Amino acid sequence: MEPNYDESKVPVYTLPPVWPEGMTPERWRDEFRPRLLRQFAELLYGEIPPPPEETRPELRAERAGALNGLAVRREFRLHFRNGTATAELDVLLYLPTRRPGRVPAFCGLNFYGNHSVTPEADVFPSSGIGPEGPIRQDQVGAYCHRLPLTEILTRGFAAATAFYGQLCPDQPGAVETGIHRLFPGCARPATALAAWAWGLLRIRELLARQPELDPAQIGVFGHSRLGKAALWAGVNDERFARVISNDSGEGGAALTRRCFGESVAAITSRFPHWFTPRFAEFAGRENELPVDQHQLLALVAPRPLHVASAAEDLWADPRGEFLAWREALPVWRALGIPVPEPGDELPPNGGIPGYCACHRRPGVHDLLPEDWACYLDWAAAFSPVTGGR
Ligand code: GTR
Repeated sequence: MEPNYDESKVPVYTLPPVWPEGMTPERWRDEFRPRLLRQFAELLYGEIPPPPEETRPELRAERAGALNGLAVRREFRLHFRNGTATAELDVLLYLPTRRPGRVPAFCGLNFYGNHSVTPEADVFPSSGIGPEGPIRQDQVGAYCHRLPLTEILTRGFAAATAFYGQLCPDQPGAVETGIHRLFPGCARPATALAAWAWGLLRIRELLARQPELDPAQIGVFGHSRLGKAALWAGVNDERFARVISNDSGEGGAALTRRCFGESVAAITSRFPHWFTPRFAEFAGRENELPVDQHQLLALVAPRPLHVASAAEDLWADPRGEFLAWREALPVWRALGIPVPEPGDELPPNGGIPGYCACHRRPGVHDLLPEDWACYLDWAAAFSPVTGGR
């Protein structure tokens, strides 16, 4: 079926609530929030498996004076063991050389290998399956724009990344060959998004143990399918201090019920391994889905959330991402955190800054230095507050 790009063909819909009538902060936290998490696990993402019995971090290389002196570079290999099964994840970490104290950090997965997001040719290259098949080891720095290390480090943040394909190959039918192998007794179906989110949780734990980092200031980010993974990780582990969704679109930050751009039918037929089979059942019956994505965004509360879109990325439904963000805001408000009261449209400059921020930059589907400029300003300005208790 042709994707709908016509605003006048968006069906009339009713969104399920983020803060039902009569809700209290206590009941939201203790009952409503866990129920929503369970529904999202069942209907979309699958449960994130538990931590393995053993995680052993091996420091494979450390280099002071990286990035022209701006950073200390560490390359870890996480060795996971559960029962007799093992798996590995290679994490590339840059710490700012100048540190006024314990510094904040961002972590996120990459699509094309650790070597693709750094200009430094002497990092350990990743290998495995990426979005278009096996990744190429000669692509050193080819995706540097998605992780502008100089800007991030100069602003005093650390950055950590790992190759998503090492956690779970992005191929239908191959999901059980990823980290899900470690958990044969665990709730099924196993999904790729749950495997990628699991990896983000393990990276957060590694970062929390670095003495140079502030464990209470570790944020998670992701672009596109990895933005979906970042959201799923961020709502499951509340120790992530902040959550960034960059162009995460369908099954990410965009409202499913709008049926604009990528549809349930399209995403679940091209990428059946990302979600549980339940999601596909709602193709053409989006209104009957018990959840919608504003509720997922609301699960980030009371922590800071940033949702970003690109104006030409109609496949990801930028307006649907803005509306999901706007419809999630009542939760922050109810938890006593001041957030904007946006109208029906984003302002002409495309952004609403604040503790819960939203921006839409011109251009196409990508994670760009100009997105990072917004994220860095936002992260520098807002630390998580503990609301709602
Ligand atoms: C597209 C997919 C989107 C988005 C994107 C990406 O093909 O339809 O949902 O996840 O891939 O990850 O780049």
